[in-house]
Amino acid sequence: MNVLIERLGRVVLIRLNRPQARNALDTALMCELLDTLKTLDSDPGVGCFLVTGTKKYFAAGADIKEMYGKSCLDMIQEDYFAGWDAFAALRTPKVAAVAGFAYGGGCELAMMCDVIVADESAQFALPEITLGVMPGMGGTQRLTRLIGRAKAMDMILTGRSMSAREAEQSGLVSRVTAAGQLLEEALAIAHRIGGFPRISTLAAREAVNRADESGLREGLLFERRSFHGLFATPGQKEGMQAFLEKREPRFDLIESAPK
Ligand code: CO8
Repeated sequence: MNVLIERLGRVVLIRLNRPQARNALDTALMCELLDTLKTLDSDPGVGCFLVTGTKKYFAAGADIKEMYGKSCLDMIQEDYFAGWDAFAALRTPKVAAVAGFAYGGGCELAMMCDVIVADESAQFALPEITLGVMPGMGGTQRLTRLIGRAKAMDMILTGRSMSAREAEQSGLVSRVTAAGQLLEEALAIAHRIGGFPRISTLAAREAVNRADESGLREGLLFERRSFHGLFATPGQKEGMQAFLEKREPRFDLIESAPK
């Protein structure tokens, strides 16, 4: 098993599990992960995915041993690692909990998630240049959007690593947790996201993603229409009614209600 999957209520905890290769991402791992998550992505009982590695490494990048012997033709014919686009496109909100190395494809995988929570030990890098190549799983695009051109160029052209603190200050990471607290805090975030009406979190992340993918005018219209659309959902009725009645909303009753 290259990934260990566990259901914790409305949260799906995904542990990358190739310790012998520092959780390097190979084709088998990618396919195993996608096979499971594609089904769970449309499960109304699932509210959030949480991806993590071990205490010392999140993932050391794409598997260099798998890639090394391939030709350009092999890479193009296989459309090597195109499957990760399908991971990024999963609609369920994704949290990455990163401790230790998140290098190359590991850093790019974390950036495909909506929230990155980092342990103090986390180290982020896109060191592909040191292998004579360049980032290929979205790094040049996502890192630049997240931290800006100046720092992205620095990291991508020198291959240097960035500490959890610098990553937080730069906008790559959402929160840094104290030693030993990573999984607990990341799970609390995932459970909180998963506890809201699923349709609302899906709509919210789609609208935020529009900020990267469209101009302001189109993004604002998309956001407004999505907001309008949520008025057809029981979550909006319950959430607003609970506010007016000065009580906590019972989204749990709505989410498990028979359709
Ligand atoms: N791929 C394959 N095997 C790896 C990888 C990797 N990325 N990283 C580590 N391993 C293996 C090592 O080869 C070693 O195996 P063995 O026991 O058989 O010799 C084992 O894991 C342990 O490695 P180390 O002894 O190096 O472990 P350390 O804890 O000392 O160091 C590091 C950990 C710092 C993470 C170090 O292993 C390292 O620098 N790894 C490579 C990091 C790297 O360069 N990553 C970028 C890879 S390229 C990439 O990610 C491209 C993504 C885009 C692809 C898109 C295609 C379209």
